[in-house]
Amino acid sequence: MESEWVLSRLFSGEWVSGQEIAESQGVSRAAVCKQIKILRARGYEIESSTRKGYRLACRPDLLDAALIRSGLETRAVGCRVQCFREVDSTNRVARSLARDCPNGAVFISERQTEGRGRLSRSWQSPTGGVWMSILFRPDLPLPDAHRINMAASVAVARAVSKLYGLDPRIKWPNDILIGERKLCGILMEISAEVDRIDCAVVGIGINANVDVSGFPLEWKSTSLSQELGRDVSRVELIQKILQEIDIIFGGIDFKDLYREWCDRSATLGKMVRVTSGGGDVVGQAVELSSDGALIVASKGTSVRVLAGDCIHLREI
Ligand code: BT5
Repeated sequence: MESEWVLSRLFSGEWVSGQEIAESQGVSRAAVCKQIKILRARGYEIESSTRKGYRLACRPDLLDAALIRSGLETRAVGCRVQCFREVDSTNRVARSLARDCPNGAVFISERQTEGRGRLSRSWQSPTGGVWMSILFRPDLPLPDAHRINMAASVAVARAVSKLYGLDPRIKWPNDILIGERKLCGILMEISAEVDRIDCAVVGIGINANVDVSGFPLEWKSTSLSQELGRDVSRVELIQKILQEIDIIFGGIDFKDLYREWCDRSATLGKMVRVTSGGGDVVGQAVELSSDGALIVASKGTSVRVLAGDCIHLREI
């Protein structure tokens, strides 16, 4: 991506001379000029002045790999970013390209025509949202796969809280709520060999600048633009999430991650109805165990649910 370096020089919004950009990269001024043309064709508003050089007029909220990668200080996550205008599902794209992609590769689309939720449910993905999938090749045994889910949900919650001062909470297993409204859903798909994870695709869907008023009321959905009363920079949000995931995978102790996942829980303490392969359980969510299971106190016994759907009934 050759225009990446030009964009990174312009990112501050200050004037930068064509000569300076050319010299910093060891290329000709004509080469810089060509990259500026390419960036303008991609929608960047770049001013030019014979005396002062070039200046990025505003930071557009385009989902552009160059823009996302510029200034991204991560070790592995986001080492490769691919952006699309429209795909069926970024999870499907990530899985189909997985063989040739490194750990940490990211796939993002402006919209999805067949966004997927868990259990083959569909996920509405209009323009304005963040629909992205990250490919991981973690060195983890299969029973620890839930740690990847925990890392993703904690990273999204941290990013939303740090950037916007909101109080995002994790509804078991890994929806992100604002109040009781769903802001984000996470879908992890895994391929494994014997008992080790070969690759995991973590799909993150966030209603960023999405008008959710057309979604069915029973979904109880919200968006960042609805919560804040303004649009947000999706590029900034994506960068923050990638950075937080990178920090978590870069060496955070699992006990700390697990503790944060519990601390940020929206479910603990609530009366819940949990539906799983074993049927429905109604009771109080009393514990989250380190293997990702929800423990529900129901009719005098403790029921452990490792995977399922959860509805919050009311506070205790
Ligand atoms: C999820 O499933 O919450 C996981 C959603 C993951 C979406 C991402 S986007 C990038 C990547 N590519 C994909 O194709 N998928 C991932 P689940 O817990 O099953 O919730 C699905 C349910 O949420 C639906 O049945 C609706 O009730 C509701 N829903 C659908 N679209 C929604 C939206 N945009 N916002 C809030 N709720 C929604």
